[in-house]
Amino acid sequence: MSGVRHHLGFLLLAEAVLCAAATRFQDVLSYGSTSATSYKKLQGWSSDQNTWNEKLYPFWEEGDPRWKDCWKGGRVTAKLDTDSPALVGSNVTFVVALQFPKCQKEDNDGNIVYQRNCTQDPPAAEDQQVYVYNWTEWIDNCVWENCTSNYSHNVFPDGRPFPHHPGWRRKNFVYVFHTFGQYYETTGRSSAKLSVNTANITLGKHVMAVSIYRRGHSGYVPIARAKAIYSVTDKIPIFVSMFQKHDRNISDSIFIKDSPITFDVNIHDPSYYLNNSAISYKWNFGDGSGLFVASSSTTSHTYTLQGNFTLNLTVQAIIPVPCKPVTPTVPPPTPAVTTGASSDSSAIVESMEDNPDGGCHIYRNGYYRSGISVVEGILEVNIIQMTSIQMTESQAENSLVDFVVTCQGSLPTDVCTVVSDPTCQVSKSVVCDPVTVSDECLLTVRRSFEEPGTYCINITLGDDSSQALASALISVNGGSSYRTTEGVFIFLGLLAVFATIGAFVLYKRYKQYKPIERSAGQTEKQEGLTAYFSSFKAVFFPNSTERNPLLKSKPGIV
Ligand SMILES: *[C@@H]1O[C@H](CO)[C@@H](O)[C@H](O)[C@H]1NC(C)=O
Ligand SMILES: *[C@@H]1O[C@H](CO)[C@@H](O)[C@H](O)[C@H]1NC(C)=O
Ligand SMILES: *[C@@H]1O[C@H](CO)[C@@H](O)[C@H](O)[C@H]1NC(C)=O
Ligand SMILES: *[C@@H]1O[C@H](CO)[C@@H](O)[C@H](O)[C@H]1NC(C)=O
Ligand SMILES: *[C@@H]1O[C@H](CO)[C@@H](O)[C@H](O)[C@H]1NC(C)=O
Ligand SMILES: *[C@@H]1O[C@H](CO)[C@@H](O)[C@H](O)[C@H]1NC(C)=O
Ligand SMILES: *[C@@H]1O[C@H](CO)[C@@H](O)[C@H](O)[C@H]1NC(C)=O
Ligand SMILES: *[C@@H]1O[C@H](CO)[C@@H](O)[C@H](O)[C@H]1NC(C)=O
Ligand SMILES: *[C@@H]1O[C@H](CO)[C@@H](O)[C@H](O)[C@H]1NC(C)=O
Ligand SMILES: *[C@@H]1O[C@H](CO)[C@@H](O)[C@H](O)[C@H]1NC(C)=O
Ligand SMILES: CC(=O)N[C@H]1CO[C@H](CO)[C@@H](O)[C@@H]1O
Repeated sequence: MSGVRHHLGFLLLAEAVLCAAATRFQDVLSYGSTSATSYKKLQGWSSDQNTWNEKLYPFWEEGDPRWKDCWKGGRVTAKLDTDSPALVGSNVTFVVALQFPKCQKEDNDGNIVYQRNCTQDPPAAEDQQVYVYNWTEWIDNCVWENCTSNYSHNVFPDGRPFPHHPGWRRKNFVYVFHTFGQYYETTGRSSAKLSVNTANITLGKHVMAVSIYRRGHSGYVPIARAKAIYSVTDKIPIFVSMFQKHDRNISDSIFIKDSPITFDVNIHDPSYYLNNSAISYKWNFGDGSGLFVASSSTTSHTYTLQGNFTLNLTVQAIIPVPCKPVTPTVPPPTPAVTTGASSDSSAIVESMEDNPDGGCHIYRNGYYRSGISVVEGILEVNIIQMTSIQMTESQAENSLVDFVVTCQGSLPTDVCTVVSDPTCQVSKSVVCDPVTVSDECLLTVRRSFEEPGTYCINITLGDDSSQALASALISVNGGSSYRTTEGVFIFLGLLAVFATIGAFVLYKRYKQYKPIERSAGQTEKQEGLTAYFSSFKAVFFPNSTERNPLLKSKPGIV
């Protein structure tokens, strides 16, 4: 009896020793971190308890001196990117890209070559490309079917043969991905892409690690490792961008009263998991206006009160899924994979309901909350009058023009004028000045034009949080006085029809305000000139964002 026990103990011990000796995927790939003890199987992946062929695929620790010689001409680095966060059930995609040492690149055949003209002293003959690794040569010496000695090399670390799809022999790198206690292996060129379905991955943050090997003469050589953190969530990942026409700074959460704000919801769904879902958007703008339900991702809201508000958005997706069988079947546990009860993320969060249309659905929500400050701002700017100022002692070639500008909303603290070509696109000069306006928004901006011609002028009034602009097209005749007298301005003829009546009224109304003090040397040439109401910007530049660079140049006459 005791003999049997001894025997058994010995066997167990031997097994333990054997286990310790065999390298497992977990040892090579887990980066020293302990992997999950319980997990569900990922489709197409294998357990990291499998044995790793360390003879063909050597394993080196991080500080191993052999890393220095694993690649000719320097170290290869790998960059692993992910499109996480991923909604549970959707795919998360990883892209790993190899970065070779300076002046090396992959050619069309998958070989690594030195780039021409990259180094100061070319390493060889000028018109011949020089190989870092001429793998084509290695392969061509040996045809797949009858090359038995090499055949044994075309396997993954777990002994599985490489897939033989077209072009497989031009793939000289082996990528082994590891996450969630499982691995996935593939061959590839200098970059590889991998999609993983997250249905079986527990919610939260996880590490994806990848080890990359290159073809070698008697096996594979490790060249780089990389890892990235990705997260799986049961909340729809959303981002809301807000836009308001006269807002000065789009990123400061300060918006203007009485002007519509456009909210645009972006759902992060790179794998199109929600393509066939019904998505609704429930808005609470926090100003007591109630709950708005929209089916469009874009909505707009106008705050009519000043103050701080909390915006609440709930996005709901109703995702059609295949119905589960009525009697729940317990799937047999997969060998080497322990199924943890706690990891069943989907069962906890999803509610499955029968629908009138007969299908089954799961409901997922996404939440967004943001504080918003609503302040007074400049809502509109109008150029109500343009006047040519003539110099009498006139060697002066410059034409001076006064623009009378009004605005609605709060009072401006700065004014910028941009003079550009008649298409309003090529800016010729930008002048910005601080202004002080008391109680009524009415000011005169004087600008000089050196050359005769047609110009587009943009006048922007701004305060801390807002800015609005008005555009006008003006034609400046020669600087000499007699020529200026004959109708100086050609305004946009199209609009003149609409504008003249309004402009006339405004002209009458504001005529008495003349904040500019006139020197004796100047006479005002107003006869024969027409003033125009100029809010045509909305008609002609509907897509304009109206954000001008507020560059400070030479001081202007405000
Ligand atoms: C999830 O796990 C189950 C059983 O463990 C398996 O049948 C299924 O293929 C897995 N699904 C995915 C997407 O990995
Ligand atoms: C490399 O340099 C040579 C002369 O220095 C030039 O003729 C050739 O066009 C260059 N090749 C490339 C790809 O720039
Ligand atoms: C690389 O291999 C190809 C194919 O065997 C051969 O034509 C070429 O000359 C080789 N280049 C070098 C530099 O060895
Ligand atoms: C085996 O390889 C040789 C060249 O090394 C080739 O001529 C021959 O056709 C190959 N045999 C088969 C069956 O592919
Ligand atoms: C999701 O990933 C799986 C592999 O895990 C792939 O077979 C499937 O085509 C992917 N689906 C989408 C929509 O990308
Ligand atoms: C806009 O607001 C953000 C956030 O308050 C700030 O960091 C940034 O400097 C502002 N930009 C300008 C141009 O004022
Ligand atoms: C999802 O929709 C987008 C655009 O509507 C389309 O480009 C994409 O192919 C669709 N994907 C799937 C998996 O249906
Ligand atoms: C709004 O919040 C800002 C800081 O975020 C604060 O300075 C301001 O006083 C608040 N205004 C009101 C009306 O509560
Ligand atoms: C916003 O939503 C949160 C929960 O998501 C809720 O607690 C809060 O009361 C909501 N606020 C408003 C103003 O609706
Ligand atoms: C002038 O304003 C218009 C919008 O009214 C805009 O499209 C144009 O780009 C602006 N021009 C310059 C030079 O800023
Ligand atoms: C790529 C590779 O391993 N090539 C080898 C194939 O087998 C021949 C003969 O055994 C070797 O000379 C090659 O180096």
